[in-house]
Amino acid sequence: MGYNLAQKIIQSHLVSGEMIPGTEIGLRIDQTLTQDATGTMAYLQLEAMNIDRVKTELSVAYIDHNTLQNGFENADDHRFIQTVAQKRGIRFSRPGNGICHQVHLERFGVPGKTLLGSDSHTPTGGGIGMLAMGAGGLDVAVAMGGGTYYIPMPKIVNVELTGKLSPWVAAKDIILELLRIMTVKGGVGKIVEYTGEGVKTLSVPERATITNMGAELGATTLGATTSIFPSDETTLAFLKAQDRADAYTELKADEDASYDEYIKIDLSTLVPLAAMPHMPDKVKTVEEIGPIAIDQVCIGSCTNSSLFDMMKVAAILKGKTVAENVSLTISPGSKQVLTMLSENGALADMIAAGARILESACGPCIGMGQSPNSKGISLRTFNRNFEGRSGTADAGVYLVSPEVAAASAVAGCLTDPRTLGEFPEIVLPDHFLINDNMILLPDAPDKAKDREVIYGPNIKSVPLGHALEKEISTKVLLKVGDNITTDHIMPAGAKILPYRSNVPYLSQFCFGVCDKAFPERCKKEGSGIIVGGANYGQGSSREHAALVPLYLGIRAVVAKSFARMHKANLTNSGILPLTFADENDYDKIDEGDSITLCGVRDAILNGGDIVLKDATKGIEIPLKADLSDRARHIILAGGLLNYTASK
Ligand code: MIC
Ligand code: SF4
Repeated sequence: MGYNLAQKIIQSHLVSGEMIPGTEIGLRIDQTLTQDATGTMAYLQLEAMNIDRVKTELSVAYIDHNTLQNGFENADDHRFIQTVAQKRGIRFSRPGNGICHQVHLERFGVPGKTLLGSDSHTPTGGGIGMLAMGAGGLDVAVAMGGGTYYIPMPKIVNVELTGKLSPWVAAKDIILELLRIMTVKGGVGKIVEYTGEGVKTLSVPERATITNMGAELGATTLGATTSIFPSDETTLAFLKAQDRADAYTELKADEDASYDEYIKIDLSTLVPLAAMPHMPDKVKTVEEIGPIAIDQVCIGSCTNSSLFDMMKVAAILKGKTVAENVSLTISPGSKQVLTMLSENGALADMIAAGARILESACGPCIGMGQSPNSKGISLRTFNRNFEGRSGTADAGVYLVSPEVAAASAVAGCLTDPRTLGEFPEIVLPDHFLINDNMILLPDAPDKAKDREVIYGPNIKSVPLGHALEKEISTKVLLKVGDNITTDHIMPAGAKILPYRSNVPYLSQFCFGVCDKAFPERCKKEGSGIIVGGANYGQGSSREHAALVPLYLGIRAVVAKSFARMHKANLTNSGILPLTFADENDYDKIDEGDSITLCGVRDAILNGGDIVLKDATKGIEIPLKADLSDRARHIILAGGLLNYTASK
């Protein structure tokens, strides 16, 4: 039996384990990326590990999230990351150079390599045939130091694409369709591998839109690990256009490869779609939703900011004016895209139509400005529309393609672009404009010794867990429902994001969307546990969603199920991720209950089950710790940093 593409890349990077779904495998990591919002923590941890020079083939530090700089904090973080990068052998992509995933695809992605990034949308690299995964900053720091990356071996889902997209239907609609289909709550993480004749009809940036937003499949399938396309002639053409033909290798599944699950999508049957508030998988057709009134349109983000996307938008806007009830912002994904738009005149068409051009960065996607008006309806080409993420608590965000976004911005209401008549012909250049002058190379090793790493006053140390005690007696300090995102646990946005390197300060905002009194309660009680529903911790890779609860004294999270990255972040920080043996027991336990996790150390050490005694209710609830051997030892030591230090 032959291998599929995901198995081939895993096999060639396998350090430990076997490719049996659900069992732990260790992977060698070739490339890493970080962005600034998770990067400060990752580099603080790298510095704590005393690693002289990174051991990967390539590591890049991007600045793209915190670019408002409405205080010294962001600029200090940028300087800190820049000095660590130069000293430790990491390339540094300066602010203004673009969004990490877009730039990495353009300038660094290599088919067949593994990429680990401290950002959940790292799977964008799957568009160019990489095995690209998101992880917490600490896991990325370990990989930079040459350490192995551990995950449960995913199931591989084959998505066979047939046919060809109709005019006005976009790559975004393919991934929205998949989000609509994959509603089953599966057990382990999955890799989505695309095959079929339809693949040939999609350019690399279109494939990257699909693999990028594949990260959201985690919302329904409990943790899609990544998504991947084959590397073929289209990949070669893209690499040639980027002056990187030498990075090309042809890669595809063997003829007789098999998969754990199969899905078929006929591209010719797709129509323009939208994900409705507040979940990326609440998908309906634009026609079904109808011409609802809108207040804002935002085009950009790592999902839809390629030159191709921008050219389509410019063609729709050309000669028109943005409707008077709409504010339209556009953030091209990289300096390369922005420069090319300015040279070919498309930027002038956007500006003339009234678009507000923002810098090449995450911007409104992570709530760094452009919050909608109260109860506002915002159409965004982004990948996430979680409640409150836009910065306006009662706003409704719809996720759409660039075509739908631009057509609606002109019409003033949600518009099916197929009503616009003939699709504009977009001719992409066969050579992109290459200028890497905003990517700093690291110091040579002999010079690096003298480079000082510069910290700022807002950069505080990383909280550390402590070794697991025999049993834990404490209180339930919060009970939440299903699908809690890391944006609920540790919100981002312009007011909070600048404090990503200051956990004590961040802690006052923990769970602010759900319960503003939570941080105070934690301080008063000193320690506690959180009870959660299904898919707890979905969304971003930010380990702050574990480090901040750790700082607040949270010892365990008991949930129906966890999202993959958050479970790893909890374990790495030394917080116990436990699940109910019987999900119905969720209803029996309440906030304020006094509880004891009986014999917990012994159970983690020997792999037994754990009993939660609820003294308030006078009941016992059996719990499970679904952890690999390695994860058990990390928990026993009180987190990955302690575990690594002890070895
Ligand atoms: C996001 O899209 O939520 C982010 C901001 O890029 C996060 C990372 C972070 O919180 O810094 C992600 O996706 O991992
Ligand atoms: Fe940035 Fe948004 Fe992409 Fe996250 S999803 S990396 S915030 S553009």
